[in-house]
Amino acid sequence: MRKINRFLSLRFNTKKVLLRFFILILLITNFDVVEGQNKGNVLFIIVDDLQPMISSYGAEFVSTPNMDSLSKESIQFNSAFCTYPLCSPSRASVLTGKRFRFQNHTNDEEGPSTPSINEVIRENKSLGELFKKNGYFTAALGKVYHGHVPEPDVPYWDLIYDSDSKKRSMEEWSTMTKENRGGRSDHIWKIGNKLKPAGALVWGHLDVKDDYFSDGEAANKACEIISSHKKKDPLFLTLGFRRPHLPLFAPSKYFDQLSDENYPVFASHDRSLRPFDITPKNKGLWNEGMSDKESQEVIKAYNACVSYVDNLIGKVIDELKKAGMYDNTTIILWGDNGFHLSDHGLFRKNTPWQVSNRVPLMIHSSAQKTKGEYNGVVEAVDIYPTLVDLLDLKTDMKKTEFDGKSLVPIIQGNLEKDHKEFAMITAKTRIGIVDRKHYFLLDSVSAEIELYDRMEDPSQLKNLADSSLYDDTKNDYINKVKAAWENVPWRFSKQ
Ligand SMILES: [Ca+2]
Repeated sequence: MRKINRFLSLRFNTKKVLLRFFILILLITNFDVVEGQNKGNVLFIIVDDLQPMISSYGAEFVSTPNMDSLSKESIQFNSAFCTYPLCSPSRASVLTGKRFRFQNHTNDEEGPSTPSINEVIRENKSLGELFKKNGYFTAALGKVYHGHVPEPDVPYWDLIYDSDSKKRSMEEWSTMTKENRGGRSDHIWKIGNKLKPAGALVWGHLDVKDDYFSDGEAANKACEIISSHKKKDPLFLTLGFRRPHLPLFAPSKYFDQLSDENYPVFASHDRSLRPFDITPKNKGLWNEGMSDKESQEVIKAYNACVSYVDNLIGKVIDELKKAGMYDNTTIILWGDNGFHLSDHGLFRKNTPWQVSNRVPLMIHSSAQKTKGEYNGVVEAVDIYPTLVDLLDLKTDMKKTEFDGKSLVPIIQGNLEKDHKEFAMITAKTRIGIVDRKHYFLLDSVSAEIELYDRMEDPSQLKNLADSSLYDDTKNDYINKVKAAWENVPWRFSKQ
């Protein structure tokens, strides 16, 4: 009997040990769902085509009191770079934590092609998936991806909200703004007609309330979620504003609050500097054919749209404060790419220069030991591992698998040390790197080189590569670029 009991007991203990072992294995290997851990909320604000046109970044002709206040309670990154200066690749990159990758080289003029967004999402874990599997309520409000949330990512969002008012209103805008509009005359004529509205270089203001546009509606939805939040599951709110992307339409009051005077045309007036060909239809046109006065009006309209978004950001942050959630919410403010406002005689983006690749980035976190600004280079792909690190999120990705590097040491007060040696940048056929001192580009087709001093020449009008004094520096950067960028089809080496 005793023997039997011992046997049963042994068997029982063995089962218990096995059970514990399996639980341990599950904990180590399977992070599919982790329920009910309130690690703090996240509000991730994405602003479309926002270059650092924010007072806290030194911009003079814009009113951004809410972003300025956020900056005072955040770490502001003064040298943050997107992975590619266009909506879709930049957002796909930040949402998966994976750097822009070249697939093949199909078109010399447009540069290397990239995988489709659905492929990217299938191959990687999006922020939506990461947070959903960590027990968060996940919401994608407004323009988060470029267009709709990609089909493979839809299951990971508890709420996807993007109103159709943008489309509904385009025809209304063109009839409502007969007096209060401007921009490229041929685009004005076509607005609401055949020209794709998102590409129209036009501005206009309407005497409407903030929530007439989809940006106002998305902000209202964010406030609604915050105010009705039951404190059980933490929130991962992504809130994407369409402005200041073209066309530059906003409620009239944001235009009225800005002065009409003194808007700079930012470019040097040395028109011998060639405009980069952004799209075939703009080829060779300085400021897309607009006069300085018309360009100034466009810059003012851009700034009015920034002020409109600033006001909406303030509204959502106020709602967090009212709900008592501000201190327990990590807030990230990020622009998906920069924007030319007549710099180099250009409007729009998708050029290789700093104004197109440098973006605003602020992070407000309860982990912050200090407030302040960080001047070393950081990249948009750093956001993903930062969130994993900051909120101790469970993931089966190893640290070495992230393309970016956690910014937590900076958030915790290490503002002096270099976060990384350089940021990687690219646009069309130009491949490059940027560090504290220089901005370097190598053309993958023509082998043309551009080297700019970031302190002395932030507008990037003097290419140091033209001087033999910099030959050693150039060679050093060529080697660094070739080592850093994998899979780039360097065409010139085969010529
Ligand atoms: Ca964009």
